[in-house]
Amino acid sequence: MRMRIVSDTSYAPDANFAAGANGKQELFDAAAADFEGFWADQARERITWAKPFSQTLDWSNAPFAKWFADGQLNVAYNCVDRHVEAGNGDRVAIHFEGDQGDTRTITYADLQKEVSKTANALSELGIGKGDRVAIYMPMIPETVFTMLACARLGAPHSVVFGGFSADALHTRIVDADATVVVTTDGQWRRGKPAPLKAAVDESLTRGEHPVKHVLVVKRTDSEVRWNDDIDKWWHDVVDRQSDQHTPEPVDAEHPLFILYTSGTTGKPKGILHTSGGYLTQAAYTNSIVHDVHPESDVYWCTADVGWVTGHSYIVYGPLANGATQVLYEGTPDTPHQGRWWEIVQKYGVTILYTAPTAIRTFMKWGAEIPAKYDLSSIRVLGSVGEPINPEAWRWYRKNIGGDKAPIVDTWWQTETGAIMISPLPGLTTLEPGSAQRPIPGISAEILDDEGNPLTEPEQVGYLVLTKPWPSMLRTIWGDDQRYQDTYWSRFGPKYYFAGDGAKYDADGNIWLLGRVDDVMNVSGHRLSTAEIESALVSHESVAEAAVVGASDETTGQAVCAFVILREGFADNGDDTVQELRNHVAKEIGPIAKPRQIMVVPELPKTRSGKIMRRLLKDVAENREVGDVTTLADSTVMNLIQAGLKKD
Ligand code: 6R9
Repeated sequence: MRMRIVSDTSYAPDANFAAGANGKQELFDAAAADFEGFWADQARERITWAKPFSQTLDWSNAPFAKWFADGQLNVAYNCVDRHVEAGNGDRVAIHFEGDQGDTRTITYADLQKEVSKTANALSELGIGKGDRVAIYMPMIPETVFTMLACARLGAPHSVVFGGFSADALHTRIVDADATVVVTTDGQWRRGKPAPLKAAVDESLTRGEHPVKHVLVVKRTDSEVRWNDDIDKWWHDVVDRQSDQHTPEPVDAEHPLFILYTSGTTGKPKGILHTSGGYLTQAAYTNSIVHDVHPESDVYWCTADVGWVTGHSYIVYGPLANGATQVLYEGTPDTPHQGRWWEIVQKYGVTILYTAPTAIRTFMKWGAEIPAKYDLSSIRVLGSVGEPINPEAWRWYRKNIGGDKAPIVDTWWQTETGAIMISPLPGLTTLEPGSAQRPIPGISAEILDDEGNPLTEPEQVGYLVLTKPWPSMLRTIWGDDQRYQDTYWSRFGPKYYFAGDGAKYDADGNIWLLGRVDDVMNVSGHRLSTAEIESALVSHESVAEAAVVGASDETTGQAVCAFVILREGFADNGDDTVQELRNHVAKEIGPIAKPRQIMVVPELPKTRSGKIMRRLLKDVAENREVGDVTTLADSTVMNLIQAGLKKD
């Protein structure tokens, strides 16, 4: 038997926490003993079915899965009405905190009324079962009402992030054939109103479109252009509706939503999720991974509802569980850099789920900012979106988690619908930087180029999922072939290809190494961008780092790094660069030493916080910089280039 060595950098679970934790070893045992039975139990325990299912998984037409197919349910009933019926109507569902400091408290009973009114309004606008609704809105309660109203009617929604352009919106409206668009006059951005409906207007001038009505919430009281034929004010249509509405049960496999995500090539992929399996896994993971106890916790997921994290972990998972949560409209530094911590203190937030990019920003701003607030209510921290480097992990635990809160580093994708690989708080000995193990009911492997499962630690391969799971995407909207080609062909039809590089450590923990397209090949060595970035950030002077592989005549690819220095560290030109190169050599090995390191003021990021390495690659390879339209701030590339020219 191999002795398991727990390094002094890992964190054993706290016994008190473990005693009350939802994530238990028994779940692993049950899933291993009877995979389908395990998921059937989860679906029966966590979901209220209008018609019980008798069949768990139908994989006969793989990779097109059916879960709980002969069952019927209504997703909105599960997220709202049943909590009211159970006597919890007075429990707060949403503590809304507006950008302007305005607040709104919405109980489950309020939510039931608001969602019912919205559903009645959408039916008046001609929306029925199966019709698609596009939602282009900021982080306000009406966005949640609309999503749930769609679910109530069996009308799949397509939420388009409010930061996307009119062109992006047009493509998505047309692809999903959405007949109604719900939007707002404007959205608050760093204390100022920014137009939103204008982009809808513009998108409808981009060519043929299926839109019959645009329903507009007044949020910023901005001037809008008005077309009497299709535009309707929310307050004119929704406010006068009855607050009674009977939810309609749909088949478990009825489409719940389409969510677009970018592919490596071609047009965005409309990822299709359905009802019963999706809701089961969203509720299950929110319970065992975030450890939500609905009677006592105040949960806050800082994602935008325009991303899958907002769908599964603001709307469907927590509301299915009857949780109380914070919904925040604004940015972390408006009106000041302590805004998030002020919110945690105000509501007594117990569970905080955010992204590494936010954590690194807070590190950059300094630990003295969160230190000014009482964060003692926090008992679980979560991370999602990219690998979290161990320094950021430790900073997060120490400065936000009171040096004791377990951190769950959750790996999953728009396509997987819910968390797949993550530690369970109270059960897992935590290893900073690693998402660790598939959760109970999920099976993953790492394959080499030829599709053989890796068995040795530290070898780099491709992450695959080896069994279907309830919240898996069912297809790409309107493109079954692309679904098969993208996810089920790289290693044959038995493996779901996630597109992420990964390795095991000696303890069998899984380390995610970034998208496969982010894995570089330098002189025949496979190097992960994430690993080198992590090494750079472990240097005391570096706040953030992005690494790309630039083509190189001799080595195939060469490592090029872009770094942001921490407050208080000056850029000493060559000395800084040399020191950082040596640091990487020391941390990973000389092969990983960047050929070039450029000190920059900002990094180009998408609106979901992912670094756009493609653009940095253009800089590293001395090319004209490509399309910047999906950047959160499209001027960042100018800043970077201006800085480099000056040097
Ligand atoms: C939920 C979400 C999916 C991609 C995924 C991977 C990266 C997400 C991660 C992580 C390492 C984690 N990713 N969580 N990488 N550790 N904990 O982010 O969905 O926007 O579709 O992105 O994000 O590369 O393949 P999505």
